Amino acid sequence: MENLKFIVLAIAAAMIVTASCKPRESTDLATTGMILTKTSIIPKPVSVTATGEAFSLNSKTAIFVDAGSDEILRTGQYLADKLNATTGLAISVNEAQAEPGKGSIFLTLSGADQSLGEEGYTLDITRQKVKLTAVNPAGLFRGIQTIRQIALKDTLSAKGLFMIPTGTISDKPEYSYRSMMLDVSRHFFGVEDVKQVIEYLAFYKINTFHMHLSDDQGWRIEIKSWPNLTIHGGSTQVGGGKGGFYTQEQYSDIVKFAADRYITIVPEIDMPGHTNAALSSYPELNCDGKAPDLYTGTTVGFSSLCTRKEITYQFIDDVVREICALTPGPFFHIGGDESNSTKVDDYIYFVNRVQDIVAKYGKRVVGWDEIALSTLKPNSVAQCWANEENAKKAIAQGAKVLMAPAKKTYIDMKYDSTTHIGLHWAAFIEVDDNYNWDPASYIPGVTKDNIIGIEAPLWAETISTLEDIEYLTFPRLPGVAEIGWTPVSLRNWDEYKFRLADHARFFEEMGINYYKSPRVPW
Ligand code: TNX
Repeated sequence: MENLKFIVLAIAAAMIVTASCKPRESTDLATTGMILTKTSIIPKPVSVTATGEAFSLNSKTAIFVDAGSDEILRTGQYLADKLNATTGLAISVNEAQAEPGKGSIFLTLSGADQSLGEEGYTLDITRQKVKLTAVNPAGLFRGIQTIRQIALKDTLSAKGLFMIPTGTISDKPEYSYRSMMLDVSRHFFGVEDVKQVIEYLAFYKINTFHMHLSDDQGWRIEIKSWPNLTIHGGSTQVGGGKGGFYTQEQYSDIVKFAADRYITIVPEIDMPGHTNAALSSYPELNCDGKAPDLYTGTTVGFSSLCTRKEITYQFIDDVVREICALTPGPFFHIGGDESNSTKVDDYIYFVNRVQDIVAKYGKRVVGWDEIALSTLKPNSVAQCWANEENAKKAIAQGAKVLMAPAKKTYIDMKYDSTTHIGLHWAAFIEVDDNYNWDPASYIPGVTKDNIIGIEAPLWAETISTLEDIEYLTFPRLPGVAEIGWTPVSLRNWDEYKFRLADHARFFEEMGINYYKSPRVPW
């Protein structure tokens, strides 16, 4: 019986391979009536032309990459590792001496369409081979995520046969900054958990990982010139657990792990508010010279650095210098939110001085939208989370806006009133609410040209394990990734929800603890 089923499926597969359908414009490689070629790519590519046949991924398949580049070889190996893990095949990676032949997956920078830019790629799939072309190695890395998502498992897969539907995909992102933030301060998450999150980001072509490294409850990155920040300030967390911190070596390891996936780390030191852990570690940072106790609750807005003391700026200079030296990316996030116990004049004076310090170390400032109250440098970025007037102030000063409206992208918000973790001060955010909006028309007067990108922040007051992170992140992260990558004209919840439902197989394969939203047809 099993054998008969196999033969029938084999015949069906052979028919797909030989059937020659007319190429058609589509946003999917799906070919009507042929279950085997149904694909669900997230984020949805810009252009897809399906040709209705299939490339067979099997024990004879080999990956080839341009010769002479360790960087591209690494991307080839990454693809091989992922495909081998999910298929059980042993696909090898080779440097191509000439154009590789039948049965190959070829990753190359030659002949790329220059208009696809920094992260774009072209994928040409025929029955004979798969060819991935990009202007930059980053584009190849984005493109291999598409290959991972279209290598289809079916009954034949038990026999070592996986189908990749044929056609051409030409793809590039809508926004250059597509980000997730993880708060490692309210609860600390170790290096392995962080790397796991970065792996998830890579799968959805997200290119930025914002680490909220300090807050009232904990200081999480070693600063050699101010060691008590972590020894004392990193020693607890919300609820009074033991907290933790990254040594500089561990932070560098995270930076490298992300860079290997073309993901930029944006480190955040939140100031002048959200600084109780620092104030508790060094009495001289307080206006009254007295160090407060460590804090393990979840109230916001009560702490402030002493903005009129010179030592405050020496402290910030040291912190920014040490972190910038470990951070290759162009951004440094200065926080700046909810400084409710800093006078407005002091706040403005403070943010202006801190922008100069960040510039001195060669980085671009990102800050929560309140920083627009100060005099922004034209290359500063205001992260719009709450106050639309602040977003307008930022663009009036020539700065860009990073869209992270709490009502849409705060993935620490509960899905509905029954969600067991998360907050709900901004909204309940079901999966469709999270997906169904356009950054370029969300705030009247803030248009696409003003926007650098989009971020989903995950605050950690109520979460303490990787399973918790996963539950709030999935399935909302794929939607945020699609908003950042795919033009709004190609996005539609009623179509997206079926692709998302299909991604349950990836969530399950990766062991992700996801929320089975009733609004998604799983
Ligand atoms: C507001 S968003 C905060 C954080 C909290 C978060 C909880 C922002 C810039 N500040 O301090 O963790 O709400 O959702």
